[in-house]
Amino acid sequence: MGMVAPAWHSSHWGAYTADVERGRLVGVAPHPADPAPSELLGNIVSGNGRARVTRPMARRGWLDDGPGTDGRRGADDWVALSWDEALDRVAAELRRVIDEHGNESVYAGSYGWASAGRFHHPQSQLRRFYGLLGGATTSVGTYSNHAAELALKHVVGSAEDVWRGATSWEVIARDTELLVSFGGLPRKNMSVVPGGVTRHTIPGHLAAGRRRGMEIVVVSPIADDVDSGLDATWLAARPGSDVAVMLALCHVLVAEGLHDRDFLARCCAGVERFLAYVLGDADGMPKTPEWAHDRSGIRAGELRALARRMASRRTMVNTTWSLQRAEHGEQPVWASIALAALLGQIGLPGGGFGNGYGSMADVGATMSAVRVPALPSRPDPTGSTIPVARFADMLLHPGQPYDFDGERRTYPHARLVHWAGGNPFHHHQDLNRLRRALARTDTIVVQEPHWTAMARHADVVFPASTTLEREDLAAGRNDGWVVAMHKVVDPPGEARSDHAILAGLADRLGVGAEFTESRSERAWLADLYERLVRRLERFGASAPGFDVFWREGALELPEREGDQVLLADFRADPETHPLGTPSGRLELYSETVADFGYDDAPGHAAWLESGESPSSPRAERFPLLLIANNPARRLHSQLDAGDHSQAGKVQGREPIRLHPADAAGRGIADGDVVRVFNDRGECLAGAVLDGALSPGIAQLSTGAWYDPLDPADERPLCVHGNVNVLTRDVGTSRLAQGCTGQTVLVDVARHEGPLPPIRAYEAPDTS
Ligand SMILES: Nc1nc2c(c(=O)[nH]1)N[C@H]1C(S)=C(S)[C@@H](COP(=O)(O)OP(=O)(O)OC[C@H]3O[C@@H](n4cnc5c(=O)[nH]c(N)nc54)[C@H](O)[C@@H]3O)O[C@H]1N2
Ligand SMILES: Nc1nc2c(c(=O)[nH]1)N[C@H]1C(S)=C(S)[C@@H](COP(=O)(O)OP(=O)(O)OC[C@H]3O[C@@H](n4cnc5c(=O)[nH]c(N)nc54)[C@H](O)[C@@H]3O)O[C@H]1N2
Ligand SMILES: [Mo]
Repeated sequence: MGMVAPAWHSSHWGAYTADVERGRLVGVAPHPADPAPSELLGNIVSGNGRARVTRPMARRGWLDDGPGTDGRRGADDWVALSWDEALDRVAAELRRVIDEHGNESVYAGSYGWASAGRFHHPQSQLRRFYGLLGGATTSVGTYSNHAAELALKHVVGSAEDVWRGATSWEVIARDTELLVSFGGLPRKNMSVVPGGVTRHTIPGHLAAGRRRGMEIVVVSPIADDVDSGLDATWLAARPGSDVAVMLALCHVLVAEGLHDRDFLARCCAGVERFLAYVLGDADGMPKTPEWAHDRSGIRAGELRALARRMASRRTMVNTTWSLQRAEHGEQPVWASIALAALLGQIGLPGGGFGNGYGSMADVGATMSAVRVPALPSRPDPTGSTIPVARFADMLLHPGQPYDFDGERRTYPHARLVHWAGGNPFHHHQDLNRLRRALARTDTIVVQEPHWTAMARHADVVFPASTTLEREDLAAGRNDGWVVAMHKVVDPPGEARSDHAILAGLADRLGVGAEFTESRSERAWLADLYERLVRRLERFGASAPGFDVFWREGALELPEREGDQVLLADFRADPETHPLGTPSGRLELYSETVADFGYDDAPGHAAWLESGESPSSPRAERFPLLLIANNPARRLHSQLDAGDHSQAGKVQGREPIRLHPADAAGRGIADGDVVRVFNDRGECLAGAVLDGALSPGIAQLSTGAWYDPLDPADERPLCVHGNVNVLTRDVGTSRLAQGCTGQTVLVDVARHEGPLPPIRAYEAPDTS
C-alpha cells in the first residue's frame, strides 16, 4: 500500500495533521515541532459533526409574514429552502433595506473568532462584500480588550505597539527577577491566538525563568491559574480590586522614597496630579495598604513587602485582559503603567509593564519579520461604526445618543443584522436583553456551520462549511508559521464556504465578478501565498512555490532579529523617540481624557466602585461574586459538544466552582446540579467544590451552549449553564464602552426535581 500524505490543518489552538478513514475524520496529531500541544485538540474529531446546519433554512414567521419585529425569534419553526431561493430572498431583502433606509441600516459588525483560516475569515469576507455594496454599519474594538486598547492609546499612544511590541518571553526568561501578574497566567489561555499557534513555547519560557530564579507573584481571585510547577506566590484578591492594590503599591513607593524620580521627570507627564491622588492630597484619602486591604482582602504588610521587593529587583508588571473586562476596566491598565513608571524600569530588559501576558499566545511572542497577507478589503464609505459590545444597546436605542472616547455619537437604526463567524449568544452579556433586542430587527441573516443559539434566533441560516471541509491558509498573529489547511472531509449536506455564500449573494446584487475577481478559492490561496513569497524575497528570504508549500503543509517565517524590549528606544531617548500621546510622554494624567469630563473615566487612574462588587447594594440580594471567564476545555463556545469539553461537565451541565463553605451553607454537595440566578436570568450548572477560590467567590466559565427550557419564555431557564444569562450589559465606561462580562453578582441554590435534558446539540425539527 502506498503512503498517503498527511492532511495538514490548523486551529486557533495549534497546527495538526488529520487522519481520515473512508471519508471520516478519525484522529488528529499535533504538529511535530510543537513542544506543548493544546488539549483543545481533543474536541475536534468528536465536535465537528454535531448539530450541523445542512441546508439553507428560513424561519416560518419571516417567510409567512415578511420582515419585521417578531418576538417568535428563537422559538419558531424552520423551513428548508433551496440555495437559489434562500439567496434570492436574502439578496432582495438586502436591496430593500439598503434602498429604503441606507447602508448604515445594515449591521455587519459581526464579531467572533470563527476559524483559523485567513482567506475564509468571515469578517474579512463580509467587509469585502459590503464594501462593494456601499458599506454597512460595522464594529470597532473587541470583547477581549477594548478597555485596554483605549487606556493604552491615551497613556502610551498606541495599544498595538504595546501588544505587538511586548517585551519577549525570551527576555523575561533571561532578565526578569520578579514577575508580578495581575490576573493569572493559565496555560490554557496561552495556547490560543487568532489564526493559530504552531509551537507552544510560553510554558517553556516560564519554566526557564523560574529555574534561573525568577520569582512569580500572581494577584488573582483564583489560586490555580498558573502552572503549579512554577511555585508562584498567590495573593488572593477580590475580583475588581486591582486598582486599589496598585495604588497602594504606588503609595508605599512614594512614602518610602523608592520611586524613580529621574525616570518620572524624563519620560512621564502628569506625575504631580497622579501622586496628589495617591497621597490623598486631592480627595483626603491616602491610598495606603490599609485602605487597599479593605477593598482587596490582601493584608497591608504583604503589600508593603511586595512594593519593596518590586523596587529592589528587575520587575515586570503584567495586567491580563480579564481585569479590564469589567466596569471601569480602563483603570487597572492605566494604574499598572503608573506603577511601572514609578519603579522606573520601563524600557529595560525584563522590567516595565506588559498587557496580556497570560491572556494570549502572541503577547510576548517574537515578531515575525514579515506579515502574512490577508484578503484585500474594500473601504467602507458609510464610516458608520459602534463600539463592538454595544450591539444590543444599538438595537434597543436606534437614533439615540451615546458617548464614546470623547465623541457624542448617535446609534444607527440597524434593521438587518448579518452575522458570520461569531456567536453573540456566547459573547454578549445579559442574553435575555439580547433576545429582546434581536426581536426588534426586520431580518437576521446568519452564516453558521452549527445550530448555535444565534442561528436559532435568525430568520435565514446559511449552512457554512467548517475549515475541515474546504481549503485555507492559517497564520497566527506573531506565530511565525503559515500552515496549509487541506480539505479533510466533505461538507455535510449542502453546506458551502463563507466565500461561496457571499459570492452567491454578490452575484444577485450585481457585484459577483468584483467580489470573486473570477478566481477559484484555490487560486485565491495561491495568490495570497505568492504575495507572501514576494514579501519574503524583499526581506532576503526564499520560499518554495505554492504547489510545494501546499504539499509540505507548513512554512516557517523568519523572526525579527535582536531582543524585543517594550519602549527601549523611548527610554533611551524620549526626545528622538516620543510616544504617540499629546505630550510624547507616558501620561499618568491625560488632559485629553480629563477634558472628556467623564465621571466614570477621569484624567488619571482612579479607584471607582463597580455595580457588580461586594460593596454594591445588589450584593445583599446576590451575595456571590461570580467570575465568568474564558473556558479551559474549549475555545469560547466552539466544539462544546466535543469530548474534551464534555469531560469537564457535571451531569451534562457546565461546572461551577464553589468554595466549600459557600456550598455547605446552601446544602450543596460536590456533583449536585445547582440553579445560578440573579434578577436578569438563571441557569443550571454542576457544582464542583474547590478551595482554589476564596469564600464568596464562584467561577462559571463562558461557552456552554445556550439551552433555554422554554424558548418562548421571556426569561427562560438555561438548563446547560450559559453564564451570560446573568451578566450585565453595560459598557466599561463612556471612554471605551468595552465588554464587562468578567464578574457578576449571583446566588446559587440546589436544583430540586427532575433534570431537564440538554437539547442544545440537537438540530431543530424542520419541515
Ligand atoms: N461573560 C463573559 N463573556 C465573554 C467573555 C468573558 O470573559 N466573560 N469573553 C469575551 C471574549 S474575550 C471573546 S473573544 C468573545 C468570544 O465570542 P465568539 O468569538 O463569538 O465565540 P466563538 O464561540 O468562538 O464563536 C465563533 C462562532 O463561529 C462559528 N464558526 C466556526 N468556523 C466558522 C466558519 O468557517 N464560518 C462561519 N460562518 N462560522 C464559523 C462557530 O461555530 C461559532 O459559533 O466572548 C466574550 N464574552
Ligand atoms: N482555553 C482557552 N483559552 C483562551 C480562550 C478560551 O476561550 N479558551 N479565549 C481566548 C481569548 S478570546 C481571550 S481574550 C483570552 C482571555 O484572557 P483573560 O481575559 O486574561 O482570561 P480569563 O480566563 O477570562 O481570565 C483569567 C483569569 O483572570 C483572573 N481574574 C478574573 N477577574 C479578575 C480580577 O478582577 N482581578 C484579577 N487580578 N484577576 C482576575 C481569574 O483568575 C481568571 O481565571 O483568552 C484566550 N485563551
Ligand atoms: Mo477574546
